[in-house]
Amino acid sequence: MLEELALPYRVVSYDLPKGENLKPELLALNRVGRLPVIVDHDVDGEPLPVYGSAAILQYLAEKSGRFMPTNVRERAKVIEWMGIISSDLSPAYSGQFVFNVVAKEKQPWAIAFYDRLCARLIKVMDDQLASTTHLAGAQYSIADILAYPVAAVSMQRFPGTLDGYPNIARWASTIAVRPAVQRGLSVPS
Ligand SMILES: N[C@@H](CCC(=O)N[C@@H](CS)C(=O)NCC(=O)O)C(=O)O
Repeated sequence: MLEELALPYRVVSYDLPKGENLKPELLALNRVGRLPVIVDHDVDGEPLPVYGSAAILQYLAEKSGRFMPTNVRERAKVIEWMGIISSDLSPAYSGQFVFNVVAKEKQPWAIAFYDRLCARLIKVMDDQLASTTHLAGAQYSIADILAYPVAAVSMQRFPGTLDGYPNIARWASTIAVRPAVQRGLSVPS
């Protein structure tokens, strides 16, 4: 989003396995102690921290007037898809990652639970993209910006996951070529 808006920014990295995200300096910006957080220094003279992918995207869309439609119906669908990605799809993929990859003792029921949930939600997304160019409608919006990393990373964790979902593949290929997306994916390296 920062690249799409061509906003100047400085990246601060935190090593999660080392627990750096629980340092007082980060908790002062966001009591949840998770990433991402932005600090906007261009508000009213006081730094403004905003935590969470969806909140950051909505904040920047409102501030810039971009990537969020003004039409009531189109706007409602962007908000709805922001919710689906944040509250349904991303937690499902987090669960899949934790139980398939992170867990030392594998629990087949938990693996099956999250694999099934991911498969169910990926089908919902593919069905949606069968009838719309972008996730929430015709326009590229913050719903696409939120969803694309899940498609580019989490959905490709296991080979073949996207086989049989041509609409997600078509949608992802149009987003992957956006120069801002390519620049954004190379951050912070
Ligand atoms: N609701 C948040 C979730 C953020 C999240 O899961 N952050 C993870 C890294 S991707 C994190 O900071 N984990 C460290 C921890 O929980 O201690 C969002 O959508 O941005």
